[in-house]
Amino acid sequence: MSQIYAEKQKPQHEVLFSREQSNPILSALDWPYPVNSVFNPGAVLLEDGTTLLLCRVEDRSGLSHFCAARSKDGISDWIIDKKPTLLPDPSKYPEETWGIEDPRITYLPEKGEYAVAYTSYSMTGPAVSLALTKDFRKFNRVGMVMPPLNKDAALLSHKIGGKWAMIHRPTTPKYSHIWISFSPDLRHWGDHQMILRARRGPWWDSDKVGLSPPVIKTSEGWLMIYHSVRQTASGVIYRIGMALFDLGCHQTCLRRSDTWVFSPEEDYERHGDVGNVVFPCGYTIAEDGDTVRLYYGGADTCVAVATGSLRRLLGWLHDNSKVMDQSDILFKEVEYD
Ligand code: BMA
Repeated sequence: MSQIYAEKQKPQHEVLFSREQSNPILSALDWPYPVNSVFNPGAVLLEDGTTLLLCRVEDRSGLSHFCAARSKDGISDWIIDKKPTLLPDPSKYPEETWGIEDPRITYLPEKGEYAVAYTSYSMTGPAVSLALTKDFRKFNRVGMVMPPLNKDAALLSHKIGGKWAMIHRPTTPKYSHIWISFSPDLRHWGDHQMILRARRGPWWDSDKVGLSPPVIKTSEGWLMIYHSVRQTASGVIYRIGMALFDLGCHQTCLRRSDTWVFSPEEDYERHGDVGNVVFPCGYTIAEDGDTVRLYYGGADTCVAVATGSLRRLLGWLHDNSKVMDQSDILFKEVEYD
């Protein structure tokens, strides 16, 4: 690389998420049994300070299951379950015939349990399923809660107006948008509303958008970190953007980032089974209430982590987004042209 080009590589934009130097922090080589790839983990900080990643593990047949990895510092010395932690169970749940993928974890204080929303890969396409666990060893499945084609789902931690809320991403013709739905019992879902749409045209979030990790409650609103898909002549690029939703009314998008905030740059993000993909499904927030670690899959092959500050993310969003006009996001027939 020439000197001039190397210097031009220095970012001119504000870097909101700093990659860990030891990235990727987990890969197939670390696994206690033979697997193809390890990526897109859900994340949670347990009460004793341990970071638990529920990793999507693709076996050597191409189907995925989940395996838990625990670490005291959230970066190194991972203790990985010796065997799969949660396997697909197609005999009871036929929607899991082609595996389970991309877990997102939300702690539900009211139930004293973690809810894991995940993609169940049915023979008619991806659906959304839900399981509850207290310890990431025993899981109670709720079952399929959104039929195909749907994915990228996570629960909100508290009920709203007496109902559970789930953000998810139905696949619709051409463009796919983010929706929210409500349930009295975690099993039956309704009151569906679209809350963030793909922007179309040449935008970085033009073709599909989907929730990445569960939304983060902040003093300014619910912070959504979402992934975007842009189709290019040489394939798709998965990037990360942000949006802020009203604390009292989760359907109301207050702000949405003009640009992406994280994009495939490093070799382990550019090259792998599916290149040019960064795909976070989980985060942890440190005791200071500000330091956020985003755990993500790199190129559908490995697990990496990047660190940011919630305060800076919100400040940046304030300066680099437009205040949303509600007519921009409300459901309109014309969006499906
Ligand atoms: C999405 C999901 C993710 C995957 C990404 C890129 O649709 O299936 O699991 O990381 O595609 O392949």
